Amino acid sequence: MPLQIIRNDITKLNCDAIVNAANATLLGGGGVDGAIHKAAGKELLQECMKLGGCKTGQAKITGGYRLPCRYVIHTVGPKWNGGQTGERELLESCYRESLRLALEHDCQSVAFPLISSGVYGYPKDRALKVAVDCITGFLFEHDMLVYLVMFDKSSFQIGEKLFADITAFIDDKYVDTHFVSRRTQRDEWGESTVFGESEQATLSRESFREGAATASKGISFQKRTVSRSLEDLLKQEDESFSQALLRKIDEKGMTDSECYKKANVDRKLFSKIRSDVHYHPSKTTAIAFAIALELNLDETKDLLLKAGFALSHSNKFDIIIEYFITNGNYNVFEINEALFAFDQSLLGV
Ligand code: AR6
Repeated sequence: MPLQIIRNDITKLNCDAIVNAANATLLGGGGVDGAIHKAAGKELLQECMKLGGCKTGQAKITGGYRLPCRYVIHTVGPKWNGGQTGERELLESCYRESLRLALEHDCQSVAFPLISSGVYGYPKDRALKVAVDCITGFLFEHDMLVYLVMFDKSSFQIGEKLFADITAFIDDKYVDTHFVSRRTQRDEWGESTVFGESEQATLSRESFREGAATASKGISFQKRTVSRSLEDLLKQEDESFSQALLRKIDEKGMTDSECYKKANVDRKLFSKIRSDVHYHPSKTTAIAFAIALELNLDETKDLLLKAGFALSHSNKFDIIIEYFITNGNYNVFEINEALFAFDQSLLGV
């Protein structure tokens, strides 16, 4: 995945360069700046002292010293001042300039903190959007592995309305499915079912909202609506995932690179899939392609089936994917934000 959003301490990352959210003096400070200087040792400060500071929106590069990375790219984010004083443009410039320096120094992997979103007060959701937009724009043109490092979970918060909508969606799908599935199971297996009464009692909306773990134990007997002709299905019966993917890319009039970039899938992985007709992708990779191709729900299920997977209502991950597909939102990064907010694995990670 060319852009990976991860939760970690940036000073621990073993990549070519890490980016520091510095101030104009470049002489250290609090937050991530303080952590980087502390971990790198005083030689970093000595090199920084020779740089003559840095303007907001600009970036300068130094060695990594005792950090596991080769370089530290220091950039100065804007202070949030209500959003009407060019903050967004300056923040975009931080990402652009840092990535330019990384490229110039042949970095293959670089990690960013969420610049300006701490001491400088840039609202975290907006800072995240700027970061994702800038990095993905860059990755359309260049090959690099970019990590966006979240330190605390609050950095990765989707809007309240979206959160509420998804919660309601999960709630409905879960409850309906589990109610039906357990009844079906009791009918099939008689009263001596694997689910005892005490377990049934936990099937409240609240418990579904709470527990991905409980959810993954559920069994879905959801029947698919068949909306395509039998003839079409039979024609495609023997097609592998790889063949189906390439066919869909052609049908959508996309180029291969448009597709894998939009899916946020690494070029090398795509080449493997393309050259191995029997390649078995992970479920998250298969879904990432379905999202990139903007497949509807039935088409997504078909593509997943080729890789041996299904979408069901028995886990939150699948329901969140379904939510985005049925709402026509095919932005893999927004989907990942939502998955993160609900403590689910991210697409392709
Ligand atoms: N790894 C990853 N992210 C981190 C880490 C870490 N070790 N520590 C903090 N963050 P901030 P700014 C996150 O305040 O807003 C300094 O004093 C943190 O949760 O470090 O650009 C400088 O000298 C937040 O989301 O940077 C400047 O004076 C993000 O990094 C000023 O702060 C950025 O928070 C710059 O403020």
